[in-house]
Amino acid sequence: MAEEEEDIILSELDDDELVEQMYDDLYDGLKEEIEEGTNILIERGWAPYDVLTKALVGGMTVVGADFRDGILFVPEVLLAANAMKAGMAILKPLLAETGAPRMGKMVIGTVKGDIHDIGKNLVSMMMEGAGFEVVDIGINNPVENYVEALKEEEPDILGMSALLTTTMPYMKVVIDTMVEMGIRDDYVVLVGGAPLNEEFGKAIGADGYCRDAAVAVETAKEYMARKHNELAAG
Ligand code: B1M
Repeated sequence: MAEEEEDIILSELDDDELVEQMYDDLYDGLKEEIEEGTNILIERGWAPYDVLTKALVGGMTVVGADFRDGILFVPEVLLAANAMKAGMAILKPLLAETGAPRMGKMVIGTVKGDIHDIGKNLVSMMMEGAGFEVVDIGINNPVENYVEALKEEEPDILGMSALLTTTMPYMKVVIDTMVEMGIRDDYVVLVGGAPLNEEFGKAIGADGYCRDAAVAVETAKEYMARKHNELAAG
C-alpha cells in the first residue's frame, strides 16, 4: 500500500513552526496556505506589521535570493509573488488601520512604445512584498504620464522599465525632462529591463540600474536607508 503523505494542519503548529511553514508555502507559491497562515497569525494576536515583515517579507527574501542566484525562475517567482499578494490583501486594510511604517513609495511604468509588462509587474510585486507602496502606471507611458504621477503620488522612487533597444533611450527623455523641470533630484530614479546595463543607467543619469527584481528591492532599500539617515542627521 502506498504511504500516504501526512497533511500539515497549519493551526496545530506553534508560531515559529507556522512561520517556517509559511516560508516553505510561499516558496512553493501556495496561495491558499499563505492566506490561511496569515489569518491564523492575526487571530493569534500578531500585529499585522509583524505578519508582513516576519512571515511574508521574510519568506519572500528567500525567494528573492534564489531568484537572483538562478535557483528559481520566473514562473515560480510569479506564483510566490501571487501567494504573497494574497496574504498582503488580508493585511492591507489592517496595516492601514494601525498606520504601520512603510519602507517607501515608488511609481513604476514601462516607457512609451513598449508594452512588455511581466518584468515590471514582478518588480512591483517584489517591492510590495518588501513593504513598499507601489503605484503602477502601466505600459506605453509618455513623459507626461510619469510627470503627472510624480506630482500626484509624491513617491520616493521613480522606476522605469524597457525591454526593447528601440524604447530604452526614452528613459533619458524622461530624466532630461525632470532635469529641465528642476525636479530630478527630488526622486531616486531606478531603471531596469533586459537590454539595459549598468553603463546605460549611468549614461542616461539614472541613480541605479537594476538587473532584476531582487536587485531593485535591495537598491531601493539602500536608498531609503540613506534618506532616513540623512533626515535623522538633519
Ligand atoms: Co517581446 N521582445 N516583443 N514580447 N519579448 C523581447 C524583449 C526580445 C528580446 C525577444 C527577442 O527577439 N529575442 C525582443 C527585443 C529585441 C530588442 O529590442 N533587442 C522583442 C521584440 C522584438 C518584440 C516585438 C517588437 C516583436 C514584434 O512584434 N515583432 C514586440 C514589441 C511590442 C512592443 O512593446 N511595442 C514584442 C512583443 C512581445 C509580447 C507582447 C508577445 C510579449 C510581452 C508580453 C507582456 O509583457 N505582457 C513579449 C515577450 C514575452 C518577450 C520576451 C520573450 C520575454 C520578456 C519577459 O517578460 N521576460 C522577450 C525575450 C527576453 O527577454 N528574453 C522579448 C521575463 C521578465 C521577468 O524579465 O522583463 O527582463 P524582464 O524583467 C526583469 C529585469 O529586466 C528587471 O527585473 C525583471 C524581473 O527580474 N526589470 C526591472 C525589468 N523592468 C524593470 C524595472 C525596474 C527594475 C528592474 O525599475 C526599477
